[in-house]
Amino acid sequence: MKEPNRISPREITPAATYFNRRTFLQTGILAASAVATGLVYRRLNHPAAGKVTTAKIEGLTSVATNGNEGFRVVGEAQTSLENITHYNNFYEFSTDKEEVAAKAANFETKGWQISVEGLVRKPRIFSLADFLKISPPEERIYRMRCVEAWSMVIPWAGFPLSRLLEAVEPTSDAKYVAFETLFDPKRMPGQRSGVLDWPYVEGLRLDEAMHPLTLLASGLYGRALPPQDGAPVRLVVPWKYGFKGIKSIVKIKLVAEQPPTTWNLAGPNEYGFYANVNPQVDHPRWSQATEQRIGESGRRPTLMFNGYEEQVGHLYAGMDLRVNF
Ligand SMILES: Nc1nc2c(c(=O)[nH]1)N[C@H]1C(S)=C(S)[C@@H](COP(=O)(O)O)O[C@H]1N2
Ligand SMILES: [Mo]
Repeated sequence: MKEPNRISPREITPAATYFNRRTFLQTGILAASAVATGLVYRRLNHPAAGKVTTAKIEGLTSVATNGNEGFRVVGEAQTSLENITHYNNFYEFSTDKEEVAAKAANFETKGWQISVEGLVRKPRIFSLADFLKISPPEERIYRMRCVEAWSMVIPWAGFPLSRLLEAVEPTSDAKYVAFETLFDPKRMPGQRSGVLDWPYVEGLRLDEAMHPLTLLASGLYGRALPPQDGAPVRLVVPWKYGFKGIKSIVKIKLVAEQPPTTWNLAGPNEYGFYANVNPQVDHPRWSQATEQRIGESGRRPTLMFNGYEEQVGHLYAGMDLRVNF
């Protein structure tokens, strides 16, 4: 996703280019020249990022054994850990999806705190250890769809955001939830540029935030989130385009009015507040009818609400989804 006015529009190409280049490299076609060898080395070894070595998550319960069938992606392969951790959108570190892992590698999250505030009876500052007391982490395998028409299947570790919101007791005036990413240009070099307005902000309607599919995730593939995927805690809303999944959250505020969101501010005609995955409503500059599953060739049809229509369709009954895109 590139901001419309300040970066040249070439949205769809990156996913296809990435996939083709990697196929190319893996089959060794490029490996003949010295220049190409250097490229192969860099691309396949990710020297600055290395392997994912974050801590294993203890006590992770699997939804498959919970009988929570709605949370399983049946018949679709999980995206490789390599692809999930080296094809990222995280403008605080880089606008180049393949550069984020290296740029974020040394991001320090020790002592992280998340303030939950606003229209609640019990505002509170939480540590990650406090989250463990609210809910044990669960594994949820979700289909994820980026607004740029690529997708992944990711085994998240997290817990329903509803449990955190219940703990702070929203008042009856609370209608929306606003989220904020850390603002610290020393630790997030991308924030020294004006590519987006910082800090990155996102929002959900309260009923969307309370839906059991909506997660606060702190891990993937059974390990703590690597920095590039939003360490130490991020939002996951699988029926919405990826940009709703705000990373490295420091503030969650219950509010009465619909809050501003970063991509809507950057391009109001292109990125709406709702951002529900919808193959029938195209982005002004490209079709949303199909998607490229990262790691696979060809394209597959995009599903209404990303395949979660049965679980979330009722939230939007009677709304015109072309107006509320
Ligand atoms: N703070 C912050 N959160 C963010 C972004 C970002 O640039 N900054 N990019 C969003 C977009 S567009 C997508 S598709 C997902 C990508 O998450 P992933 O890299 O873990 O796949 O993160 C979202 N969350
Ligand atoms: Mo995205």
